[in-house]
Amino acid sequence: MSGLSRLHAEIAAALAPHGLHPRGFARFPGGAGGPLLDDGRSACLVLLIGNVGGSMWRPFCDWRAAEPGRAGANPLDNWSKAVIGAIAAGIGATAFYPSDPPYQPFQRWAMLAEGLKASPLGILIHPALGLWHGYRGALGFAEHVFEGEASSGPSRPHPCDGCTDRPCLAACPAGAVAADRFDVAACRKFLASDAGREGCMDKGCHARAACPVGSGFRYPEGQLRFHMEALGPPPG
Ligand code: B12
Repeated sequence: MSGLSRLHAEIAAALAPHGLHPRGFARFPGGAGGPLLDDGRSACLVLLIGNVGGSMWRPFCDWRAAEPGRAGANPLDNWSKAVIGAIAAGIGATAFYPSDPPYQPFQRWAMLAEGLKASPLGILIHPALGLWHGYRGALGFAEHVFEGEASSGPSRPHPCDGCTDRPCLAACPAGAVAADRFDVAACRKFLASDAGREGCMDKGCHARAACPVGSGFRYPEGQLRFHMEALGPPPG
């Protein structure tokens, strides 16, 4: 087993109890285009970490219930930092988080790492998982750690290529999604209405749910509600 495979297996084992998974390496030869590591060098390798369907929901809920003091106003971000930060510290990697400004280009990294492309909703679609996956963090490494072991990410079929009906674009009751834009204000306005509260807010985004790809990985109800509450207007 190469050093990189060994490290991958070690990280996968550390993430597994938390319902998180390694989601592929984005490579930046010579550090070109890679994010800055804690030591000021550019990363040559970034390992994306994320959830596969509802895999993280139960471990996250358990942590939130056990550690209300640490969960805070952004519990999912804080949980991600607790889990991934500890792994990064243990292996000397630099941790990156999708929620931290200035935003790191997680979707661009995921395109490199997993060969994914954007759905008309802007969310990256996976051939097996559909729209039911996300990124909770990434680990950056310097070149010398794995020199010579890099190979390019996989090339995958893009599920939207053969989809002519595009049910995702037709399903939004607020008319907030189109192939070239997401009207956040229209989405939030609808979410604040009675129809929005009973529909999308309670049951999850209709546009996301309309996609038939990966429907077996659909998030559990609690997780759907959690993400909608994060997207919706502030309470009160
Ligand atoms: C700001 C933000 C938002 C904002 C604005 C999003 C927007 N559409 O403008 C708000 C709060 C509205 C939002 C909402 C949601 N978001 Co958001 N969001 C982000 C965040 C934090 C930063 C995005 C950014 O500016 N990146 C900076 C640029 C430089 O990065 P980039 O990778 O190069 O940019 C790519 C994308 O931005 C993409 N892109 C952006 N807009 C659009 C629109 C279209 C039509 C297309 C095709 C591509 C596209 O183009 C770039 C590709 O090179 C990212 C996390 C992150 N750090 O990336 C999550 C992220 C993109 N969001 C994500 C998700 C899941 C959502 C929601 C579905 C969540 C929900 N509550 O249901 C909704 C709906 C999104 C939608 N339909 O657009 C996921 C996407 C995962 C995936 N499978 O791709 C991310 C990666 C977070 C995560 N933890 O996984 N989001």
